[in-house]
Amino acid sequence: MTLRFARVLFALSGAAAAAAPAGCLRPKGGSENAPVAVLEVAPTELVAGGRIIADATGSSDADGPPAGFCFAFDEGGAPVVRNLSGLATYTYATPGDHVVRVVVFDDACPLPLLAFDSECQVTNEDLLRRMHTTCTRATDYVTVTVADVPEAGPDAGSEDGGDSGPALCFPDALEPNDTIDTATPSGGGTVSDLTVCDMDVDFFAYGLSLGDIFQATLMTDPSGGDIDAILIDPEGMFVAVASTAEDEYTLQFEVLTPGVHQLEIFGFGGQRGGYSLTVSIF
Ligand SMILES: [Ca+2]
Ligand SMILES: [Ca+2]
Ligand SMILES: [Ca+2]
Repeated sequence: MTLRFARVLFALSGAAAAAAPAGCLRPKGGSENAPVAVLEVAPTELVAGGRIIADATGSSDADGPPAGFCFAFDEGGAPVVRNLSGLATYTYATPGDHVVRVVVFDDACPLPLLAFDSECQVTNEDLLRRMHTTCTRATDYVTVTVADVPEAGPDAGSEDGGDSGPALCFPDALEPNDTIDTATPSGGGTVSDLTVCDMDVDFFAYGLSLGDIFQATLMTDPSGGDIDAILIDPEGMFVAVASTAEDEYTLQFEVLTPGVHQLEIFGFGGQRGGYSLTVSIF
């Protein structure tokens, strides 16, 4: 039985979440209010090779948008993810409990100047002192449990919870498109008869211009598993996530960084199923 986290469908229109209140005076070199960190992770129970989405977009700073986010995944050698979007994904290889951690940086933090260790701790605090800058931070954690991959058997994927997708799943005609380097180039339109089998991921690449509205609608096979989508901008930042158990959903995003964007499609918690993809660019 797969435990499901409350998941949401949303798209960001960039890092800016809230403007500073009018008339808010900020002390020199600092910021009045500390940020508040809110981390949601889905799924929190998965098998090795499965992927999580870490979503810290519910974090806030009363003075303005946080300066940025740092995610750590508590698996040996896993690099931290540092970004402005507050979204990250990670694929776990090692069974066991892992603590997903996000550090949210105050709007006044000079984020580009900071260095981090593998747990998102700042390693050059002395720089902040020399700059006479206060840089408050807030942290939130979620523990995920990664299980061993179950033994393959005749019932694998079709029983025991019933939501992992059909027992039979065949690679689609666009394979292999499992990495950004092998992404299927696309200008939009509808592609049907696609599948995500087991740990498959599908990448689609779109050349987008500043101000374009990118809209992707996924229609998934109702008898199949739960298929999710992430949009990645030219700088590798996760800028929008469609993570929902609905059979049909739309992800929409206004382009802030022109260049090639990647749409990544994958099965939630390693689920599998069929889908069709319709992309419009306005
Ligand atoms: Ca602040
Ligand atoms: Ca596929
Ligand atoms: Ca693929």
